[in-house]
Amino acid sequence: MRALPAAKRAFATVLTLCVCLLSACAPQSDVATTTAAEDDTQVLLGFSQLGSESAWRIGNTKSIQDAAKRAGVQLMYENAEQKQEKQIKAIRSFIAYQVDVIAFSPIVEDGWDNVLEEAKQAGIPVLITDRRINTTDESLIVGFVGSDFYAEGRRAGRFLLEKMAGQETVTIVEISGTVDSTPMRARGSGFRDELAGDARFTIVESVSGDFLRSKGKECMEGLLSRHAVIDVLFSHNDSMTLGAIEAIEEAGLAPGKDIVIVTVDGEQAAIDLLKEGKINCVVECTPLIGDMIMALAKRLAAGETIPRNIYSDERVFSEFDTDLDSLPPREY
Ligand code: GYE
Repeated sequence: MRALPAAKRAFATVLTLCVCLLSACAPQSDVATTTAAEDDTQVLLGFSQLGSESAWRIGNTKSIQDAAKRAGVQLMYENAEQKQEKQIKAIRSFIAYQVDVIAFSPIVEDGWDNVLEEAKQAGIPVLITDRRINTTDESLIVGFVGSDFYAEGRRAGRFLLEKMAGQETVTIVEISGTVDSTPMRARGSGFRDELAGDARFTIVESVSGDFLRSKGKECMEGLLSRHAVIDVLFSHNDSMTLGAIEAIEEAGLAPGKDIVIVTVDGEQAAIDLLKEGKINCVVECTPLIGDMIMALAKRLAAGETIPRNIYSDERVFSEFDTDLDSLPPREY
């Protein structure tokens, strides 16, 4: 791995302290470096998190911070609180700090070319994690680590093909994630492609709940007021599903029975509701990719080439499973 000048390390620490002082309104944990012993050979990783909108995201942040400590990677962590401009600013600050590697989870797919060109000019490799970017210049990033969202959408559809086997028509409503984000686009298209061959299924409305619990509830209230018949809710994440379930219960309906619910992520609260029969299927999407990110950061800092795409192993949890009671506790 490339040795880092002590002066650069000290400069980075001072700058980080300044950022901490300037962001007095942000939670303490939003801007931090690891406390691991610093030395000149330590890899310096700038990571821009997109926000803290869900239990998934909070689990992802924890996984990255814990893994950095374990791996002895010095982490400069910034939280963009759902704003692309803040992510771009964070990436620019990492370039100014001359970090060894930049990693970030892009809130939406478009609009990254300029800042990534700056990173390329500075000779800093950029790894994208969790979500993807849309670019015509693939050389702007060195690789991706995260989930296969298209496969997740297909798995959600596959569950419904089995669950709704006996039903003549199936009316579906969809609460999607953040508009123009990779999980929103790919989960939506995987789901549609899986059901495309079966004319019984109709998605009567799709609305965005921005991956937020509060918006999931609002979206479901609106959907219930506009549609007399809803057989299925496909929700792009568990946080929105938890909000939607509140709305369904407040409307006097039984989630999981009157409306079949398919959700994505696999946070503990959703697995608990699956066991209670209020959710029918949870498509797993794991946020626990911190160790993989640190291993890749070390390889990149050492000048190695990494695979273009690394996907997490994921499964489906559903009411058809017999192992739900023996599942180990989820870490998010
Ligand atoms: O499903 C959702 C989060 O990008 C995979 O973002 C992630 C998604 C996840 O807010 O809960």
